[in-house]
Amino acid sequence: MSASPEIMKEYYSRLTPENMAPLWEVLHTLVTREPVTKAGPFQWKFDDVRRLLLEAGGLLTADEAERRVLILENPAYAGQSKATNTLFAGVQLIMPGETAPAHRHTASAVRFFLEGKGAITAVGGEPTEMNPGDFVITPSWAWHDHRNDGDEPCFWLDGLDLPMMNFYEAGFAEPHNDSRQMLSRPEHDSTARFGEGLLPMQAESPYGLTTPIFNYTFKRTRAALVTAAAGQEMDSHTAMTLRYANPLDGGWTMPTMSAWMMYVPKGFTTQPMRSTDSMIVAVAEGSGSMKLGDESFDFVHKDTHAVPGWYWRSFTAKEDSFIFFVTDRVAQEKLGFYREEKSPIVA
Ligand code: GTQ
Ligand code: FE2
Repeated sequence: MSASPEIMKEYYSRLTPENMAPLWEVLHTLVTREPVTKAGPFQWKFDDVRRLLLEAGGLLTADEAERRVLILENPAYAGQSKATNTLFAGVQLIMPGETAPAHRHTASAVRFFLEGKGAITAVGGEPTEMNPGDFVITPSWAWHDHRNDGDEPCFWLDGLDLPMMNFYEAGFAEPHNDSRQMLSRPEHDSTARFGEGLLPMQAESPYGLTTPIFNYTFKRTRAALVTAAAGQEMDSHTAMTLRYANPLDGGWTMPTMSAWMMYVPKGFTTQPMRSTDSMIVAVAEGSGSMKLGDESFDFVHKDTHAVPGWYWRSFTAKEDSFIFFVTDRVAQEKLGFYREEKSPIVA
């Protein structure tokens, strides 16, 4: 440096009040050689979430809470309602007979159903029953309300693009006049019209950039994975993975979040890979362990994990395992900066 530290310091002190700052002091923390995150991977055991959420069930009604959800907060983002830098995760509880009142917002949501029977979500006038392992979508700006017509507590994982939405400071929301929206279509209507390898002649999604199907049931996803696995070898890095697709264009199901299910058969270990998308990873069935960066987490059915971008990940199944992912991959792809890396295959 040509000028002395004292001179530089004095110069900097005159920049601050003028709301300017020297790029050369921060260039390499701003323009990083590779992704930098302050978050680490994290696991929430379902048993813990369940216990504390049931307690909330005795403290306030779903109506009072509007949404009775325990936010899964990454310790790196304490107080910020974030599981990863871009994704919100929470577990929602609805007790028998309760309704979570109708509203809509520009944030998109996914539901990954964890436990219980009789929970129904209504989206854009159509109801769908949610069962364990089902992947259910609430498109941006679609009216939605949830209810529990069964006789057991119902739990599901919510994944929303809220941190991404709020980063852009572009979020809107409004309540519905009625606590339950009027139903205008029978259950399974959208699956009949869009999800059976058939399409209406003038096919258009009622939800713009989001898939017209909003319940991708575990029953069908699981059967597809098991059948596909019988017919071909496991991929070294992704075992048997199928992604949830929009039947209108084959693309991802939502404009901001990608989702897929990975089947890892008993005894199989995937080779490490990493990608720039951050993820919420939940276990639909089975048990095993996942290595995320330097940490190893034993998982069982219903446990949820947050994985920041660019952490190496590898999965080992102790029992046949079905692992659900929701990530910000599609947004990064559309913006042109998604990257991934696969480790060389070790026999
Ligand atoms: O179920 O509509 O976890 O709007 C966060 C925001 C759930 C919902 C959440 C929401 C919902
Ligand atoms: Fe909502």
